[in-house]
Amino acid sequence: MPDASNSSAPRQLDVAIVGGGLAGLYAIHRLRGIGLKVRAYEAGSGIGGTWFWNRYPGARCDVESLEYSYSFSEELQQDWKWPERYGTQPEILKYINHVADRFDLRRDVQLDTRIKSAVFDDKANRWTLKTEAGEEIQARYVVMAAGNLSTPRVPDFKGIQSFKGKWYHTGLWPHEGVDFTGKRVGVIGTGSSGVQMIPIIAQQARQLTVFQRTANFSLPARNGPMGEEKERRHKAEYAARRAAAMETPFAIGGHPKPTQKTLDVPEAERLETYEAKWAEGGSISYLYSYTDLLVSKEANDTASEFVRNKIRSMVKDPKTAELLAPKDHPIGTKRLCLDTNYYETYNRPNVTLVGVRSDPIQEITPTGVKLASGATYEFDALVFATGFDAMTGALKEIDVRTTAGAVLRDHWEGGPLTYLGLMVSGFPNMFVVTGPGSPGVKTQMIASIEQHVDWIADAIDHLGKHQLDRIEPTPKAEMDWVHHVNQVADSTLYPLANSWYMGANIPGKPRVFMPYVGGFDRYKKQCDAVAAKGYEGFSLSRHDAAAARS
Ligand code: NA7
Repeated sequence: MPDASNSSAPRQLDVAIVGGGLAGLYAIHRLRGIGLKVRAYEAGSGIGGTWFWNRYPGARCDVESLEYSYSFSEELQQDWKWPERYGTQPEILKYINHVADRFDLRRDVQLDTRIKSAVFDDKANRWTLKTEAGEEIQARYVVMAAGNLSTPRVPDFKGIQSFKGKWYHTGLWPHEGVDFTGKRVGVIGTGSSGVQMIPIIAQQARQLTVFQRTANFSLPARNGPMGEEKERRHKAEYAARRAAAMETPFAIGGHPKPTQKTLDVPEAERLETYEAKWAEGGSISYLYSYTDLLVSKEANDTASEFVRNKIRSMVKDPKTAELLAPKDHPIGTKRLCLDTNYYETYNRPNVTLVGVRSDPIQEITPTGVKLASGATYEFDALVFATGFDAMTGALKEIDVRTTAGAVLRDHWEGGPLTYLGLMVSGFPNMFVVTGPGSPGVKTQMIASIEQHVDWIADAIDHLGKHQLDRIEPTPKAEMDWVHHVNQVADSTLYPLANSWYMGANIPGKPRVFMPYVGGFDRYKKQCDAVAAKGYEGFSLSRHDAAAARS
């Protein structure tokens, strides 16, 4: 609801939170808990972030429900019943709404409110945020919880506005749903969203044509109803399981740590392992087969080739199978997809795969799609599963600056710079949740969200207790962290893929590896150590109004 203070003085807060998704909601709860006056601003007409917007058919989490949920309340995690191994979008959104009600979070969420600018007044030591509607909010601290995959991107195709049929983006899906029955449908993009959606659209559409630029690796999800015994056992050990997850690189428990190098294991045994993991379903388990799958190309080749052979055995038409078998990046270096009947879908007579790597989409015409070769395809509906301006898109959309002259878009011109992924030098009292330089997107996101927000709450509490009111990273700490993030990435196979981790999906975006891939466990220890050493690498100071005047 628009704020009544619109025409009067700006609302005064301790902490303004940008975003009402899983991160923003937990930030309200946690920061309120230390006595702060907080409010979250959410562009959507409902809470839930990613899970509010991404309503495409088949949208589902690729981390198991018992892991992909908040851990901060034992009662909550005991009470909530997940009906399936992997949560669907509607189920996760229901859960998020339950959490908001249960912890009385809604009263501090302002919906339908997009933050357009955030300016830090160096003298007053306060942030002023402005909404699209012109409302002003002032706060001592800002928490950017605006999401990593929240800026949907439709490629700049010529002629898109001329298309006479309906077109959709997976990340802006109509709330009333879309019925493709009897329609000729074109889907552009085969990342996680495309891979989840394609088997479902294929069942409705008269004809489905999929335009694939890069073949992606996908493993079977093996989704199914939640087993009662599995749920009972998990819940009996929930606290210990959550603690164990903190000691893993992906913040996901339940998978024994690999102990062997891939090529130290005889081939027959290796294939047996991959086969067992394929049968079990899920991506973490597969990537956790051996210690070196994400650092040795030779090792990775064995796991990649196993999946390519599975694709060849599932897809009847050998040409289609070869087109679907990824050969240009090692498995796991782009987001590994999980699917239900993805590859099998290409055996349906109403589904066609078109490779657009060698023959790119040239334009969208009034009736469909035209490729560079001149080939044309006619559609009643087009679906863009073309992803997001990942990790930096949401923050770059906000005009973030300071009266001392720092401008976030400029500071990040050559790629995002952060210290621990949590703060940016030159932008005091602004925290970022699971942004670039953090392991967030490479982990069970909710675990990273809780860890980041807890760290932020502790930092603000620490300042208050020491009569301090300003924190920002030193430029040196920021540079050292960025260097470390890059060094760690360079010691892995990740940079070999043209992924959104690298900004490679956006023409002109700097090619910098953005997530920290040293592991959640290592990252958390580093954050804890920094705090224990009195916030090493940050400068903490007191800049109250009296001090500023003098
Ligand atoms: P992704 O993973 O970024 O996938 C986008 C897809 O769209 C990918 O296959 C792209 O090919 C394709 N794409 C993008 N632009 C074009 C053009 N111009 N022509 C043809 N194809 C194009 O987004 P998703 O929504 O699937 O998933 C995002 C994340 O959400 C996912 O990683 C999970 O974490 C959840 P490319 O690979 O760039 O060649």
